[in-house]
Amino acid sequence: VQYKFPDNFWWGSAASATQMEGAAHEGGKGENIWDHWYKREPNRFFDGVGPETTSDFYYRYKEDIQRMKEIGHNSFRFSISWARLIPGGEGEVNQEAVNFYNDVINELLKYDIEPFVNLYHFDMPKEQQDKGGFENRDVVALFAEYAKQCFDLFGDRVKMWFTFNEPIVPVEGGYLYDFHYPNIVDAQKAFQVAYHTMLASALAISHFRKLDIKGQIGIILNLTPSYPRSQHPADLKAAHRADLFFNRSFLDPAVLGEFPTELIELLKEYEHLPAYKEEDLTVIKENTVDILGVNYYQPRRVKAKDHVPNPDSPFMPDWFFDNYEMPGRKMNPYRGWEIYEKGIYDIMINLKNNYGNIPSFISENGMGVQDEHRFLKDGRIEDDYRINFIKGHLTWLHKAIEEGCHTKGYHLWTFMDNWSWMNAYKNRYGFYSVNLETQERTAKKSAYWFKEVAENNGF
Ligand code: BGP
Repeated sequence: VQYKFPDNFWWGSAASATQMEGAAHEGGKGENIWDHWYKREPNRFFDGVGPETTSDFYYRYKEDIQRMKEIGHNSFRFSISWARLIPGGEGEVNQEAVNFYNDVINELLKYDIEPFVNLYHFDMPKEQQDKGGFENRDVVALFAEYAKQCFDLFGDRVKMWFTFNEPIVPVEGGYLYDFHYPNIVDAQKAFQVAYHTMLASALAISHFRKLDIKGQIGIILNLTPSYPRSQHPADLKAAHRADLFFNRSFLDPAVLGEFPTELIELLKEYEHLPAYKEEDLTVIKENTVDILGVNYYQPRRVKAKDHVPNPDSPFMPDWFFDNYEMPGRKMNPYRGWEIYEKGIYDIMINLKNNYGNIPSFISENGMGVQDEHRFLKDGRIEDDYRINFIKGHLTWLHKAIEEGCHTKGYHLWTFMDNWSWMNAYKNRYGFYSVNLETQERTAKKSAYWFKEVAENNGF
């Protein structure tokens, strides 16, 4: 073994409720924004495939968890669907959902697979979105109630908790760049939602601490290191500002307990500071995370703006930078994302130097590939490209650990091919392929490779 990882390193994968459970209208589940949006605009989704069935985990979790064991997982992250546990997002708890999540947790524990439970993965209950979603403070309070319910119900067995996955994605998708429901393009609302999400996270953490749950609680952020086109001061400033908006607006309150002063000043200057209450800031200050999940797919490359933005156009974070396509960059052509393995190291060094070396782990990293059946050989997908992708990232992660970064695990996105937000089953990410006609699962070559990595605690 050339690259040995620390003892008790977490090897596993991550998934989310909407993307794998299916049974969208069964088991007493309420509607979430994805069910609703698909009903309204099915053609927005790749091949017209929606979230009703996905990978049928709701009915197949037992065999799937057994497969996790077979490929050496010692941990697995999934999310609880708010609309399944509490249809409508407030009021009575749905007993069928309690039974389901209890079973999933117990089944994982039976195989010594540590359940990592995330409370929110882009799936706002429809009724709460009708009230404005996280624009609305009442919804923030209801989220905290829901979180408390989860700790009460499952906190005796679940030790690893997360409040949100990638809180910036609903902000960008739903409120800035029009690629997710509710398709609003309004920076003021976007900042309000971002701020309220971080408040909701801190309120959930405060319940967790009051209940004295024996475990850890964190948040999962997709960190995108911002690299400037050149060392020219204007490019450096552009990269600095992109980092401020897209990383630090979440990372700083989560880990340090406060929003960056520079961001606050900037939003004040442009009259876009979200509405807040003084007492919120104390809640945020006092309820920082124990652990940080880092999702890493791609960096952000940035340059100074070519043109001064028209002051009459609506305010956007992009007033401060342009994206830059670095010549010769390595791409995942299917997803259109740059592959830059060293980014994972840069993130970890930043956490070490500027965020008190907070305990962290890679909570998502992975490679989505279209038409993967092209790589079928003797009934198995030979996904050497995925093995190389993982190796490349693990090598840099290993270097970060050697240099003292407090990194405790690596989870691939994802366990088995699953449904993605707009792309449905276009790009496949799993260790296991899923045949959508039969729901049959077949391990890819990477699954066996990863099993060895987990068993050897390195490669
Ligand atoms: C992350 C999400 C996941 C997953 C992944 C892959 O942003 O947390 O839910 O979907 O990206 O991206 P995509 O499915 O869009 O290709």
